[in-house]
Amino acid sequence: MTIRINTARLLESVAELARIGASEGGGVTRLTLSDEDKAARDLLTTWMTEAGLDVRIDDLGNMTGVRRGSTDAPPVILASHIDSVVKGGRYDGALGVLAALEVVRTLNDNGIETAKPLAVVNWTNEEGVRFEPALLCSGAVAGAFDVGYVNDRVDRDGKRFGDELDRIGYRGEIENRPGSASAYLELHIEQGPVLEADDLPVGIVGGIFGLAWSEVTITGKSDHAGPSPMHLRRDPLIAAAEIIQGVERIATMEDDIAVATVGRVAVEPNVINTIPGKVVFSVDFRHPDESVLDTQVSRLEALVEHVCSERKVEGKVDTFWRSRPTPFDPAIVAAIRDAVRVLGLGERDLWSGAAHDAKYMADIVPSGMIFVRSQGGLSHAEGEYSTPEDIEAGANVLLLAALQLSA
Ligand code: HGY
Ligand code: MN
Ligand code: MN
Repeated sequence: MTIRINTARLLESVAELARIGASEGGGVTRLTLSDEDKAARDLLTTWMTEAGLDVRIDDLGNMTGVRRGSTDAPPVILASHIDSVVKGGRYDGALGVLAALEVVRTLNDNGIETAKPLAVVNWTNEEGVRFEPALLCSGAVAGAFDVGYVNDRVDRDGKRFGDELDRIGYRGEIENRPGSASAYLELHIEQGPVLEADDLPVGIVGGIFGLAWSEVTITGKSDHAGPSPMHLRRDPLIAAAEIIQGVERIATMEDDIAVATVGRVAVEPNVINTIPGKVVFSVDFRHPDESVLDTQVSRLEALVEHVCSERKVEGKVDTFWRSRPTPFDPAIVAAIRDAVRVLGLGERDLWSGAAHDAKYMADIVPSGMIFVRSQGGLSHAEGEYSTPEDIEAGANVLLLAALQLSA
């Protein structure tokens, strides 16, 4: 029997979820534990319940909808996230959760019972935009972060993760954590240019790049912008500008795979007629080779030390998150490849430059990912787009791989 997902229903769910936190440029801003995230979680709870799933919330707000199987073997998890970046796209994360739900809806339509249970999971705080670092709650489930560290993370308005989780009413029980599973599958948009360059709808993901997130703090002397002679200044923003130029060089001098990004910069007091006193900025390094990341962080530290001593300002580098390069499980990758072949789709193997919750799940469960082509490779931007045909192809790969792994 040929079983396929209901594409129109999946696209309608994507469109409906995208209305929550919709931004004027056609994207979404749905930061974790915000009112928008709560509304999205409430909608997902309704949809999961309507699909006959047993909905469980764990102590970090991770949501799991369990579909019973004919055995009580550990489930096959189909997961992703519904939180977004600021002015992000409607597919990043959400497509993976809704494709997982569509798999369940399709199995229900066809009266199919799998041997192993299925579990649809929405991870709290995949993006790490409001509460750094990213992958915070899949990381906690995999043992990378302890629950105290997670609850004490603070956003830029000084709000605590734990307080916000309580505020939206999504703190459940630790025993509801998704964890022991027989397999983990995550469908996600590629967010890069590879599938478009090869004109292919889906990708078979071999693993995820490693990354390092650092916060650099430069402290100088705040003073009046007028009467302060240039040679007497200790300006942290000029020092930061020189360092940020150097961050780009640290990536480009390495090879054509290394990437480095300064995404956020905070200047104090940030007014036109005062020489800044303090500057704080982020540095995001990514690479498939852990030793390259080590080198890049060391080069950043040396650069900060050199520029700060030259300019008589104080510099501090806090590398607060490292995620190791993570290969996926060959058996899971093979199940995804089988599905791609059955569907007659071209095979393209690639690694992910973006981080995903599958990284931490791969540390504890055989895991794999399916990519759906991103138009223009664009993501973390309102113009993020994947075509209905590519979404259908990806969701059918998820369906067939899930059937194979839960047999
Ligand atoms: O940073 C990342 O790669 C992911 O989008 N959180
Ligand atoms: Mn994502
Ligand atoms: Mn993202």
